[in-house]
Amino acid sequence: MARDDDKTTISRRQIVGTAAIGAAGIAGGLALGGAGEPTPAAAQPRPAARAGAQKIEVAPGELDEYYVFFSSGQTGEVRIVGMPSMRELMRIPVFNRCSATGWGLTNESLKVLTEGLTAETRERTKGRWNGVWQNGDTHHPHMSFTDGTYDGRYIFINDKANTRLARIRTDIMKCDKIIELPNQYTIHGMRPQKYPRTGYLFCNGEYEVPLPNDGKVLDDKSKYWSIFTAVDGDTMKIAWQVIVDGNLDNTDADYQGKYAFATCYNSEKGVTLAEMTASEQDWVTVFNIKRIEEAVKKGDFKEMNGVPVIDGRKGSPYTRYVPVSNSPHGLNTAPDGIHIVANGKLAPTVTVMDVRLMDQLFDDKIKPRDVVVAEPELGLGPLHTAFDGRGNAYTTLFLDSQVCKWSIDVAKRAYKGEKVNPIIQKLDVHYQPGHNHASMGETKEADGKWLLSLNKFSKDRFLNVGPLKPENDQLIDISGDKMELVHDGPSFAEPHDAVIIHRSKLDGRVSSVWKRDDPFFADAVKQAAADGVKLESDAKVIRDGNKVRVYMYSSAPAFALDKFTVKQGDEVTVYITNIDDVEDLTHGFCIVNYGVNMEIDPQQTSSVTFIADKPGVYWYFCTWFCHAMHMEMRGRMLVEPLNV
Ligand code: CUK
Ligand code: CUA
Repeated sequence: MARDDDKTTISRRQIVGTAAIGAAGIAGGLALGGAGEPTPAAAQPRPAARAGAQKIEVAPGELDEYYVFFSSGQTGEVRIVGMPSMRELMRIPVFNRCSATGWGLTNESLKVLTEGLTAETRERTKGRWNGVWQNGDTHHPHMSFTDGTYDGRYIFINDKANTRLARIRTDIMKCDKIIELPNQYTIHGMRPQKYPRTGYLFCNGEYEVPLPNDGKVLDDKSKYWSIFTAVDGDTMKIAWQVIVDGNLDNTDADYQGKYAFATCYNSEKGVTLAEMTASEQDWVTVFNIKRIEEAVKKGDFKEMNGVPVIDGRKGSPYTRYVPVSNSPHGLNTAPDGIHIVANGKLAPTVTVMDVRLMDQLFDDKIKPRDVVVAEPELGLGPLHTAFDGRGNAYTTLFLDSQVCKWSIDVAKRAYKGEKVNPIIQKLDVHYQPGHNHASMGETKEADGKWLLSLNKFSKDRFLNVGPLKPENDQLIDISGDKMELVHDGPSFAEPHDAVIIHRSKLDGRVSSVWKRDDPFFADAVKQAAADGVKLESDAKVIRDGNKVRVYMYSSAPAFALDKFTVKQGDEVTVYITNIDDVEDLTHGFCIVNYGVNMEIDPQQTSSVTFIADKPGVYWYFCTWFCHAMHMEMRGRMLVEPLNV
């Protein structure tokens, strides 16, 4: 039997792992592996001939070529997956609470979760849930851009549920800023400015509401409006907002830094399903960034809740409305920097616009529909389009459960009347795809190697786990002439979108050890200085009225304090500094029956505040298995009863 440890026989992995792999290699490899081993009955044979096939196996110890940043939908977090192995590498808590890391419990995370909320929300969440919403709904993760491609600085993610935008620092892979947008209800579509840099984050308010939304209007549709927001990605402050007609679904920006675009599926401003889909045509709203910036400068706006709000309704100089067929959804700018694709959803077509015609449109030299250069009919339920950088587009067909590969150029020729068919191939996916994304496909460096189809239904594709099924994220090799499905990947509720980023964009950027001057825990450093405590070497309990600050450091396998004493009713803050500076030596700090747990990475300071409301001895222990004596890494908190 051929085994990996049998030196005299070539293993299957050695064959499959060969760089110049051909059809014979894979077939031979499978045959070898199968020689003495039973093939699981359910195993589906890999297609014998894979033209231009890429290696998908990532052997133990090997690293993936791409980082994939996934949203997680109503889970509220961001996930990092390696591609092509599709192994989940990390989860980054953002709008959710996290039991492992203490996100939503630690003072450092609570600062991020609360400081960008509006005064009104802060008032509403006061005294409950640590002052933060308990849920979020992430849809669209994107990396910051410089000059039309990823620059490695940040990942941004929207929260559709509570109208927030978050930023993740890629050096520590933690969320460092969250802001809530006033005047707006939901952020659905969200995209970074691609050129000259990010710059702005464009945030679509999907749901129309009465403005002001004071409970006095329900059915008067003339009072309902949607809002488009530009956030400054460096300061995470709102730059400006635009009131529009209709609503705003998905958005994308050009490669010139001049325009942003948004699909509208509810030009009717309907409030029932029948009303929303009544009209045969909806539109794409085009925003003229330069004109809007000038309007802000010269004061052509209304201030609402401290934000300049520009009137971009029909007839305004700041927007144009390009009619497209009923209820478009996804909006995608091609890496050629020219074409913008609006996906039909209820129409079987996608509408291709040419960004070079937008200047003329805004100068009223041409009509809105004149910017359309192609409108191929692809199939039922086109939702999102990805690109390979070779002139091909890949559109998900939700109702057909397919990905359609088509040529932008041929579609343009067909639109001019030539008898040509732009469709190159349709591939079945399992089932009902929403977004898809190609490797580096939303940048000018689209490399045309991989495509992910994020399918909404998995049905029978995995072992049955109950009535709630996972999604199915399928990996497709697009390096050859034909798309080829190579991997099924379950994921939990529910990634709408993902970005596939070549690892070179993050090389040398991601830390393994925190810097002691990191702003993430600057408040703890400041408090320690005020208390005369050296975080890295002091273990001290400081009483300040009924506030108690417990400082300790940790070094595997011990906390610097093996016990401390507080009084019942004290407000206790525990600061722990992990002085280990070895890669991967994370500690945790959990207090039994006190609902407290947090992560403390190498050289990080973490802190948590709680009320010592129950007397007794409570063990605290390390939650990350850090050392052979990890189990012994524990200590006692004594809470003395009040009346003693
Ligand atoms: S959306 Cu979910 S499939 Cu929120 Cu980008 Cu289209
Ligand atoms: Cu420290 Cu386990």
